[in-house]
Amino acid sequence: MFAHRLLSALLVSMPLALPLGALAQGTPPATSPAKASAPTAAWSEGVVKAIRKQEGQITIAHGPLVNLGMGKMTMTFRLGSPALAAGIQEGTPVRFVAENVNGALTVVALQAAK
Ligand SMILES: [Cu+2]
Repeated sequence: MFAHRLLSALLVSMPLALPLGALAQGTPPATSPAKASAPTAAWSEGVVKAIRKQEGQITIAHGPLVNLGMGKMTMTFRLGSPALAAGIQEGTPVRFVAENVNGALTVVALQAAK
């Protein structure tokens, strides 16, 4: 009952509340609903081209890195930890998270793609 009255009130008052510009162009786009979960890390895909654990480096032919604004390319990252590369070899298709850590593009999560 309350909801019905509220809706009626909104329907009555809305055209008056909208600026003329909005009426001419239609209703503004609804904002997308907030995600329920915590922000997820930006996983990217690629293929490992080289791993140099001693230097803490990994070269990946990667697809777009949305969080870094980077297109597809082959490049060398810092390896956040040698343990990340366990079970990963040259030629392994991977999913990974790359972040800018103190100015160095760093792989902070890495797993073999299924
Ligand atoms: Cu890149």
